[in-house]
Amino acid sequence: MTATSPPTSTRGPAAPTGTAQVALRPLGVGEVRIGGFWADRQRANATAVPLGRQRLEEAGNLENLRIAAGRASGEAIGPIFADSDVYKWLEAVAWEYARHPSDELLAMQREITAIVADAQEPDGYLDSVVQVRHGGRRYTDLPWSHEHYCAGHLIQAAVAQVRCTGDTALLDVAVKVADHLADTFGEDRRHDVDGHPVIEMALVELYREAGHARHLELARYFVEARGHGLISAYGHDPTYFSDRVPVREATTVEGHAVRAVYLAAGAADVAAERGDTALLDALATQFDHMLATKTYVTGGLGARWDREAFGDPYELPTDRAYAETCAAIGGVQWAWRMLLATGDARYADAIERMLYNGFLAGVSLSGTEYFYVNPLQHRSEAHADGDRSPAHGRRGWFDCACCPPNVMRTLAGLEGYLATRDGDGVQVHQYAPGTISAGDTTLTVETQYPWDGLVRVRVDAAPGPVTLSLRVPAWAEGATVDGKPAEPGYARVRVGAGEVVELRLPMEVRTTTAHPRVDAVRGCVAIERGPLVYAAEQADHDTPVDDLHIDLAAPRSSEHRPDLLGGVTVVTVGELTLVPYYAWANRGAAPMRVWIPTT
Ligand code: FUB
Ligand code: ZN
Repeated sequence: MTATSPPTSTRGPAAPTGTAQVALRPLGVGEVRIGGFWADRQRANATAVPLGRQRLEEAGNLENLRIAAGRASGEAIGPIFADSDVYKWLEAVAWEYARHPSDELLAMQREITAIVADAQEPDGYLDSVVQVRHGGRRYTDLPWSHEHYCAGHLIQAAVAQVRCTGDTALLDVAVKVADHLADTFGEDRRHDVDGHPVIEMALVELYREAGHARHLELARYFVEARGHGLISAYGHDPTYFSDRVPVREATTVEGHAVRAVYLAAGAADVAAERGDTALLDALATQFDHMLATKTYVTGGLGARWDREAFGDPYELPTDRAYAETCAAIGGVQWAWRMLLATGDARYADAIERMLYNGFLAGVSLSGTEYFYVNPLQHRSEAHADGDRSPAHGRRGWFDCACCPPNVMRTLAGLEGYLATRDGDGVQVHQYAPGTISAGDTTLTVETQYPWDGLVRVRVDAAPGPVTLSLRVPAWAEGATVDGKPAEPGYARVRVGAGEVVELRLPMEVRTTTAHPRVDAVRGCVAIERGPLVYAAEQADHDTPVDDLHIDLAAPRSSEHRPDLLGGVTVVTVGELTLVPYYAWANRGAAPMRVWIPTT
């Protein structure tokens, strides 16, 4: 394929097979075209993608692969999972190509793919750092070696690549990698799991793309093998690695947050493809518990800096929140798979919260700088005590650079998470202006969401009456559809070609209090408007933000300010001026707080 026209039905990041047990079917990224808020963020991201290549060059990730490929000589540098950053970036290139085909993207993709292919061993093994730094001694330290993790990201990139560009070069590499893993690990083979999940999701998606049942079986095996303390065999604490409790017996998430949510997302894929309702039910319980007790109001996941882990229930400090950007991304991936499987709007609600807040704060308005850690309070005189400290402000890259290319691939492929279809019609889960094509049904969406709550959907074409399902977020009390009250969940309307449906979501400023057990914010409120969580930032206040209070009886108002922070609606409560949390630290990493003590 050369860069001519955009693909029209590119399948998205999770595309269940025809026999999968799912309530909803995702639309392809080529079937959803958006403008507005998210398109602005995607445009900024598009400028970051070529920069990403430069960063991978500077940080040595690409050189490691060249050395493994015999194209260069030297020592491997960077973290053991350095290859994974290259693969996440390659995945971003693919989704970006689907949005805006360009010869430049295609050339970059092919050049780097060729290096990766050359680095692969004849039997399919591929991990440049192990090949170069560890003399090719494979799988000697699976809790830390990230060999399956790197393979997983490679596979995800390969699937995206074939879906978006039609190129099969990386897919050929990925199938060989997966075959090698299936020859090595499993029920009758070596009984072991990698310390960092992601291979589960990846193998299921490869099965969906290439159709080899053994890859689905290996994903099932990795999901089931976890939780039996295999990792403690290496002298490690299994909790950190989500290896203490079997996935189908767990009632919550624990340990390292990114590991936990990637594992759950992969388990949801396995459950969908195998029609395993018991596994899906267990995941639903875990998701609910995570949302109720271990999720920040921003959708951020993982309270502890210590081991980048989930805390205990209600352990949600604001200033020392970890809330890694990758964890919000994994949370979205898990929620999306649960949404496909169940059709339950609460997963789409969670995606909305995570995307607009916990995830989006991870990237600057310019699209090129990133937070690794996303606190809900930043104190004055905060001391930057490490590479990833928010006190530095957002940064272009990190020694451990998992987040930047993860943001790139998520923003580039965002259209894949917005709408679905079923036998009866189309479901719109997230609102953005643009067009949605689901087979014979095409829709045009007009909205200025998230600034305004009016969403107008026009049915441009439909084969007959179809059901249009519009999500009414749980926060949208008083919502209406065509003037009639609409309850949270999905408002379902039978429509035909030419009809227009109007959803109105109230955009009043809301005051949110936390569960009383969240000691960290007792006596405080957070301010929300629509899907956005707001924050007080020093640039808008003379009083130190650390000392601010909020008067709940004070008048509230909101005003759209096109000139501020790329165009935001500012909320005023008495003397306080609040800006969307995602936009903080774009005027310097000055003090900020989401939870504000009441007077
Ligand atoms: O281990 C790979 C990545 O590095 C994890 O997903 C992040 O949390 C960071 O530790
Ligand atoms: Zn990360």
